[in-house]
Amino acid sequence: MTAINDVTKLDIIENVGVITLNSPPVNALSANVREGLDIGVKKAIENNDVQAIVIICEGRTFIAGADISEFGKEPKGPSLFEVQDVMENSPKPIIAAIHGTALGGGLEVALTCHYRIAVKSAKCGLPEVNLGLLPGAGGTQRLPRLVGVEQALKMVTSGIHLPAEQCLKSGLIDKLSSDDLLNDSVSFAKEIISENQPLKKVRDINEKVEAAKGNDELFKNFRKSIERKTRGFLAPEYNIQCIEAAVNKPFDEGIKVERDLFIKLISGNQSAAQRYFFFAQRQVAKIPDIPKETELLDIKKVGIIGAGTMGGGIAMNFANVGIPVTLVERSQERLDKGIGIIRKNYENTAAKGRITLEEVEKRMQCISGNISIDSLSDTDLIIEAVFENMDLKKEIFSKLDLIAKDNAILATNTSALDINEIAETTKRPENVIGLHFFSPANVMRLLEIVRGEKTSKQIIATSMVLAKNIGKTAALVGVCPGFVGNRILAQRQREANKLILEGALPWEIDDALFEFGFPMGPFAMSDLAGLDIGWDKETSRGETIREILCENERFGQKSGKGFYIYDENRNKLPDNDVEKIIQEFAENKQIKRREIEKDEILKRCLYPMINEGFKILDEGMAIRASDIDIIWINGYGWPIYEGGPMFYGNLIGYDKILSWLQEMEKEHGSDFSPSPYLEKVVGEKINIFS
Ligand code: 3H9
Repeated sequence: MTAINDVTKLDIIENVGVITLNSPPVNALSANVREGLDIGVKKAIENNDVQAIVIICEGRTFIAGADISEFGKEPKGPSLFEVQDVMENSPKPIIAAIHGTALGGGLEVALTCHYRIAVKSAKCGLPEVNLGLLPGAGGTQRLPRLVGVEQALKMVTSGIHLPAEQCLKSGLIDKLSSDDLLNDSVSFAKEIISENQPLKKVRDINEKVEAAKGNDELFKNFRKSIERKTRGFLAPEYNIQCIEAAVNKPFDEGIKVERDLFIKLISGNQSAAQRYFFFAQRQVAKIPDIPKETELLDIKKVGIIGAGTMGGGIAMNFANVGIPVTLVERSQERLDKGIGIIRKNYENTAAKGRITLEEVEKRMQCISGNISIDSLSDTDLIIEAVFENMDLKKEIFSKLDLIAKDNAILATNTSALDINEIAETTKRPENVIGLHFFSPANVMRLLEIVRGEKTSKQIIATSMVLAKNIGKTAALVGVCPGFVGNRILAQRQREANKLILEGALPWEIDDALFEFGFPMGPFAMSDLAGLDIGWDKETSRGETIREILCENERFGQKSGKGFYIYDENRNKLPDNDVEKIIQEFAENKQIKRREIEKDEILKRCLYPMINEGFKILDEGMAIRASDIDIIWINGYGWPIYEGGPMFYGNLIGYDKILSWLQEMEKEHGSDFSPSPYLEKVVGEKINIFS
């Protein structure tokens, strides 16, 4: 055995040189790994005892890509292209032996090998698009040469990880290994030598790309098929242009196109935001004062109080992963209705082909119902999901205190109420926590985990891990009105409501935010949710536009009109009647209306959100700025390529935002008072992301 460097070794097994990389956690292509590969391959080529070379990795995975944390830093060591050049031009066949995931630059390394073998559980993909990038080490030119243009388009624009068996079918790998990858790859190498098989350079395989030459329709149709999903993102389109180049240009020219577009993407803000998101998404799971080794509670059974929309949606999350759930309702009728809706939801999913009918039954078997809270006495986690009424919640928690197991987690799904107050109704406030699911709870990825003053570390740690197990991204937040997400949302809503009185129309505001990248603006969102939520006919006095709309039976989409009017396909259209209602209301309030530009709409809606983010950080209600961004991206549709409110604010310049707030405060008062922490960050040039 020869140690090449601290992450690489070279063994000679019979006449095969085996280069092993070991750079935890994911063997990313850091300068060290590139250097190891470079020297390892050169040494193996020089060695007369070696007739073929295997590249294999230790640890959980094959190379998972370029080292993202090196992007934007001074380059060190050999470039990936130099290493790939040595590999592809090796006079001895090189075989990539893949386990775990071969992703991004990792798959690109494998694509410069002459052969690829993988274990059945392995997956391959080019997920650069998710980082706002494209495969920049020949991936866009080599992949379609093996798997064909359509498959390559799908892979580079979605970033999917293709399972090994499909990789074999599509030609991406040459052979499947049993579980003994090292042995199998050495045998494969010996077979290649003994059969004198050719040095297959992927760059020279042209049939599949030539088959698509002149087929402009293929690209046109593909662009159309992903148009909605990729709105606003640059990377998918640039990836497509690279595949077009692979079809229409010789390999070396295609590589130039790939290089130019890669540089454009990597130096732009979108990729910076998406790379930031990648790390933020992993950071959010780390709680500084809770040790990793905290002993977790075993959650084998879950109880949910309330089988309405929220309770039912929450139950589905557990049933989806095989955890039994008991739903508790006040009457059998409500219970049957709630469970019936869950079944319908699953059946709809099955009708779309996303799950099988057997899977529907399997999941339904995990769900049972009861009309007595006592039935939850042996559950490990109980989530209260009744409507927002403090007295009712207190009553439920004091009952739970009497019947729940000693170490059961007692959770509330409240989106607004004081969790400390709820916890105090029990003799075990350390077991009480907020699990704030977002609607629809079976679909939305975000879970705000709300830490009460007395919530124990074990309960928090267990909730964080449980969230991951049910496919949620959890962010730990503190107790304050609206927690983090809704507290920031309230700022945008308030300004949007003011703007329509000052002269902007609801659709102008919605359009500005839609163009910014949100899936919909605040007024379209209100119409979707229903304007009558929380509205009471008896007490309504026409004091807000919303009240007036409800008084006119404009409840939103469900009644065919709200801020908008809806056609039979639920397409929204601006409505003159709404314009009149707003104008009259503003006139009565003596508000002078004026033209409001898109730029002002965006500032008015977004800057107060960023200011609120600073207040939240100052009060310690979020652990870090990037957690706020994670909440807004996963729970409220903030476009990933704009990085979340805190990242976006940094791009604009916190100093500019502060000056704007100060000006606005002078003219319009305390809605715009800057957070003292924002002033400090600007004054002392503090980096809130370090
Ligand atoms: C690229 O390749 C560009 C090339 O085309 C062109 C070059 C010229 N770099 O996700 P996990 C860290 S772009 C640095 O929790 P899992 C991660 O931050 C790259 N660090 O594990 C975490 O750190 P920590 C294309 C990385 O088992 C730890 O590893 N490749 C990288 O759930 C564990 O990660 C990708 O986009 C990286 N490339 O999932 C693949 N990857 O423990 C990105 C991970 O301190 N990676 N880390 O929080 C993944 O998708 C997942 O990490 C993977 C493992 C599926 C591999």
